Amino acid sequence: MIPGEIGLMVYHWDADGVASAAMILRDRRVHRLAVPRIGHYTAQAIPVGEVDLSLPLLILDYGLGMRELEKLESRVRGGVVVVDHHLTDAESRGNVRVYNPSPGRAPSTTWVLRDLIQNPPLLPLLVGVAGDVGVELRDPVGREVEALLGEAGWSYGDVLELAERLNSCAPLLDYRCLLKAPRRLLEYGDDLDKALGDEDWMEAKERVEGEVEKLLAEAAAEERGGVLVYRLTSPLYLASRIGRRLAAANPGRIVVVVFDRMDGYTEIYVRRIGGGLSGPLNRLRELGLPVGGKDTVFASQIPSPEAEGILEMFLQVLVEFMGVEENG
Ligand SMILES: [Mn+2]
Repeated sequence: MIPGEIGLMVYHWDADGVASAAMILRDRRVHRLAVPRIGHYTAQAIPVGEVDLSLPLLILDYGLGMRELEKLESRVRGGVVVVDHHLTDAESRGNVRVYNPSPGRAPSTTWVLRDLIQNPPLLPLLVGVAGDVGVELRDPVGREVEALLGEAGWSYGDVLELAERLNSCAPLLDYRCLLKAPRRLLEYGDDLDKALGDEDWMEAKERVEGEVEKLLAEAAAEERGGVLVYRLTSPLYLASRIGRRLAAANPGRIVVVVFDRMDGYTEIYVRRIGGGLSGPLNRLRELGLPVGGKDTVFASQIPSPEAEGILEMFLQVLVEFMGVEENG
């Protein structure tokens, strides 16, 4: 199970990651917290630094596959423990322990943690679910969540609001916010109103929304065989926020956001309301491209000088797929 003493706890930079870390902090001794380099999903993105590697490394909600975990395993004598709900090939082997009972199906990592710790704290548990699932909460999880909300006297909308605020630290590349958030969330206990009064989190969301509105107002699509392509650039890390909005504004269409980041990488983000992207996603994987995601959304981070060539491959696969869909 989860070790009682943890050398380094690494968590994903979103609300589910933060909330998962809060759940662990309640009754585990954690020497150090860290967030991977935002926007990157590799072993290398984890700042292992000067940690006491004789103690276990705990990785929460980060979606790493076996290959990346093995790179870490060789460096951490205390072992690597993973709790996740992403669709990955990670499994317990050697010095790696993986808790991910239904890869790609549990609503959040906090939901997986619920079965791994005693009396899980309710607010982080639900913040994790709201952060990852958003408004599209479905049964059977929906029914259970409704029951828990009823007991606490909370509305899902309020929990969602808190999750959206916690999801706003990462777009601002605000590592300080992310490193402080688990402890703070834990300190708010079951006082949702007090957590909603947190001014730093409130302000983070306002700043992100301001930038999102600005970018959306300027966004213009190029069309390529029925696929909508938007090119954007911002000092903030906003590809998924913008992609969600543009997909929602164009239901049924494949939306591609090409997002130039300030860290030398370009993110290609593909989303479609109603899904149906598994085909192109698998094809791009077969072509050996570094792409991850699911039926409704997938994305890839590419060094900017190589981005145009890879975008061209994405578009060819997507356009070809659209043609097949139309004729089939
Ligand atoms: Mn998650």
